[in-house]
Amino acid sequence: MRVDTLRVCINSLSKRLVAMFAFLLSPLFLLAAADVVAPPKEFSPLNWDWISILICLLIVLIILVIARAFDIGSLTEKITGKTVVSWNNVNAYAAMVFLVLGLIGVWYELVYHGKYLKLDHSASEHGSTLDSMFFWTFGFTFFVFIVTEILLFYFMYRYRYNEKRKALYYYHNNKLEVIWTIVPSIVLTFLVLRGFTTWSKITSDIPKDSQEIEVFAYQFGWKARYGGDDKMLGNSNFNFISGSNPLGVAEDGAVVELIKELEGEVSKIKLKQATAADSIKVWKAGYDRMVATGLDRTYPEDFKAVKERYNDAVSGGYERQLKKDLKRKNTALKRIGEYQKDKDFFDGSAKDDRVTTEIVLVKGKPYIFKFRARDVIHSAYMPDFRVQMNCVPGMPTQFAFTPVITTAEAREFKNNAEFDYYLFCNKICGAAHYNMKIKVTVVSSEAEYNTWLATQAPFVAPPAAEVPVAPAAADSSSIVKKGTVAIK
Ligand SMILES: [Cu+2]
Repeated sequence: MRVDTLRVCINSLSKRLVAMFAFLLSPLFLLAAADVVAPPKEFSPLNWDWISILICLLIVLIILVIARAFDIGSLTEKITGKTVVSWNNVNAYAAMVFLVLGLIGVWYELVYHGKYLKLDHSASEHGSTLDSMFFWTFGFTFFVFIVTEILLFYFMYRYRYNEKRKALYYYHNNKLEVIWTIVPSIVLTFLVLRGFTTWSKITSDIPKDSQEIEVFAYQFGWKARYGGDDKMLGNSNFNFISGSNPLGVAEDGAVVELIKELEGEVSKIKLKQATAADSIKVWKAGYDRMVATGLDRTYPEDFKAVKERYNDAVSGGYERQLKKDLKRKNTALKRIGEYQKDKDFFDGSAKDDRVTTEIVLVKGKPYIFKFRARDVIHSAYMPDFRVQMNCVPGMPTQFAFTPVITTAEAREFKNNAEFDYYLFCNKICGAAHYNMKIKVTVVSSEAEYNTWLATQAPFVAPPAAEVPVAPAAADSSSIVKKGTVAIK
């Protein structure tokens, strides 16, 4: 009895699946059809007007009526014992309708949204290889997709259940197995090998005369660093990062400055430790006074802060925090001291480095971008050059490429006098992620580049307002206060 009930349930459910499918998809197809007639400016459900909504509701109603009619049909079947609706036929035709609507949907997407797949001509040498890889991968998968979808739905239609036909028992065929193993293998090998060789060319087969540029990511911006007159980038390390040295460049003067700063903070903390008992007394007096004078009720918010500070001090939290701060500063000092002993690390090549807020490249010259990140993972993305690489704290990454179209040429080509290349962040890295970009200019001659480089001061700190400061970092107060320090 229970099995019977289950069977009836499944049976009625399968019959309703077709109606449900149509029910869910019809508004989408209707909208697609409406877009073909009058494409909206921007694809958004907010663009639906009330007529479209009414038409959708109408379609939903019609489908409900049809579903009801089918219900009546199956009731009639139960009573009379005769077949009123042949569900095998209904499903078969629904499959064909679904196939046709699906193909129309694919065509619609290609025509109206396909343009977003197409980028302007690549402005880098390797970019055209990447574009052709995208083209072939898309071409192969699109072809296979169309063929298999047509076969899938056509077979559902053609070989639907028929009382007069017996299903063929066909369990194995070596030839078929070989064909559908070897053909995809060849295609995939072709695609994967091409991708592999292209990738290794970009990341490791780097021309010897490539110029190195460091691209440094932080919340929320970019800085670039050029090796100065010696064309060599000095070393860097996150331990050296300070207000005047946002990239942590290994430069004697900057590091000595940082050590002084840290030592100053150490003595401040030590002073606080020595006078902790007095501080606690003062806080307790303040707390008692507020309670005694009734100010705790007049200014409950202020009192809350006073009480919290007092409780924290009494429970030892204040002193524990001082101890922690001291340990952190001493660790930083120790690490910096160890690096300082390494004379190869401080080889002086950082002195003439240029830290810039713009990237300038020369057309036809090979470059290698070295990426570093200060805080979280960012991703350097230059769509015009077909370049993208993650910037990971503690893990330097790189990307080699050669620009082949100057900014001026691109402006002419795009017929847009205001066009500029940009390097964006392509990893949602925090609240102001959308703001992370740095202008990239491609000039036509080395002379133009040299003129620009001459305007960039050698390793001078950027204006204080631009200095990235990690939010809520306990030890960042000194960085904020510290101004610009020029290192000679
Ligand atoms: Cu970012």
